[in-house]
Amino acid sequence: MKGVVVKSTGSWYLVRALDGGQLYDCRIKGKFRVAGIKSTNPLAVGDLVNFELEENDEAQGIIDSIQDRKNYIIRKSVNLSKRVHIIAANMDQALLVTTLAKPATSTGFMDRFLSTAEAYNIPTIIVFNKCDLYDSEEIRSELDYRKAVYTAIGYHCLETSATKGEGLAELATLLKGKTTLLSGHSGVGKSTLINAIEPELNLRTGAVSSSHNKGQHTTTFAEMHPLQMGGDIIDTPGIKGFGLVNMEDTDLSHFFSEIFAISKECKFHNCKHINEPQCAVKIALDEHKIAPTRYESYLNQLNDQDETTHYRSTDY
Ligand SMILES: Nc1nc2c(ncn2[C@@H]2O[C@H](COP(=O)(O)OP(=O)(O)O)[C@@H](O)[C@H]2O)c(=O)[nH]1
Ligand SMILES: [Mg+2]
Ligand SMILES: [Zn+2]
Repeated sequence: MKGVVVKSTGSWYLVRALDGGQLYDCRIKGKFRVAGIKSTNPLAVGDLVNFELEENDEAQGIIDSIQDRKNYIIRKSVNLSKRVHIIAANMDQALLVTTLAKPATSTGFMDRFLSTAEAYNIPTIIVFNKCDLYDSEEIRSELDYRKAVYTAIGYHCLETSATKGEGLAELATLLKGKTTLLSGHSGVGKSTLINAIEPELNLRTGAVSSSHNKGQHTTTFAEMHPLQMGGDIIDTPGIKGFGLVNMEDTDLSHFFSEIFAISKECKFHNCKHINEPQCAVKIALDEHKIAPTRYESYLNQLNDQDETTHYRSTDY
């Protein structure tokens, strides 16, 4: 039988049959390795697997193989080993949920997520949630700035209020029929948004904790939830160390599309756009054709790349 891993809790995997949608508790038969990745987990949510039912228990199965992944995202493991943890596989898109209300998302965090998603070829939709709380002039102008910046470089942006119901119809159309990775800091309203679209799911939501205004962690394992209108949501534990593998081997500017486009006009083909002469990126920045926060994020990430040779913590 063919199925998709919808939850993984250590050695057991909850697998949904592609045909019929029934759920099975599965174990892995023997060991199998996926070429090219040293990961702490052999299977992740979203993986497509082949499995057989146990002879004595029709609710349980044994996974004997995994299909090639279309894409996947990883997190560095907590220790300094080179192993990574695969968070999810085979996504059509990511939904980056942010907010300008508490706990406010920084542009640095957004750009780090976006460059990573770009590197993994995961198209991303940006949501500004809790818009019912955007009551000051300062927040409204920050919202205008971010919408202008991210729309100009090709991201679909939308404002939502999960609690007041704003923007939900538009969000639902974007999610319909797709497998979407739900991402963003804890406390920004990811679970509340999904519940508002699909009340039956009844995902656990958490009040924003008063200390540090950071959300509490209410999700522990990545999990895939089906949507009645078609499509799936992959909910993840607050993504913290969402990072790139071997990013140091690659030119970071590739993952900042607007910087990459302009860099072709730099005098030096290996220009890093720091303070090289006749740098088209610096000129574009002076002419307000590249957003200052994007350039700043690029420099910060470049700096991180230089400082360490391996995995980066992206926890802000
Ligand atoms: N005012 C307001 N509060 C929201 C909104 N969305 C979520 N919240 C609140 O923010 C807190 C965290 O929400 P939750 O969905 O658990 O965030 P998650 O950690 O990203 O899944 C909860 O107290 C929600 O009620 C919104 O659009 N407006
Ligand atoms: Mg949540
Ligand atoms: Zn340059």
